[in-house]
Amino acid sequence: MERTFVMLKPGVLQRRIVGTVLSRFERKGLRLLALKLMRMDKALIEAHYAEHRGRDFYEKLVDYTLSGPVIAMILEGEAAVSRVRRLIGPTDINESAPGTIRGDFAYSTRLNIVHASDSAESASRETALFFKPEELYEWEDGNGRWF
Ligand code: FUP
Repeated sequence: MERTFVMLKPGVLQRRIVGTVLSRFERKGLRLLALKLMRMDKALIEAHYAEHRGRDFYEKLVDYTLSGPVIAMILEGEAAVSRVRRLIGPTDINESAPGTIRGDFAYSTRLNIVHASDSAESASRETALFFKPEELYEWEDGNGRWF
């Protein structure tokens, strides 16, 4: 099993589509291990987006991420990193197909609704930035018993 980190950006709360976006992950069978509503501070944003520092879109990306609360989560499942990236669709919203989260909901590339780790290494790094180990709750499916 693999784990990945996902962050719903401020626009998802503003547009009241938290449940809709979360349900895309659940209906694909991904297992929620951690979920947190939080406001990122500047230090966390700079650590999270360190690779983009100096790019022309960087300041606007930081302002957007500071503009309201976000929802951070850890999802687990087979090939979770690539499955979640496929559910989300490409960064460029002109490339994201209908049926993907960005394809269906994102209005612009900079305000592209959701972040998800692009590799297992990024998932570990981002998980450690956002969560303490005790904030993750491991659970198993019920061996054919559904409650
Ligand atoms: P992704 O991994 O798909 O979230 O994409 P990146 O890490 O490349 O980009 C992170 C964020 O930077 C995007 F969500 C939006 C912003 N961005 C732009 O605004 N313009 C760009 O050309 C690329 C990224």
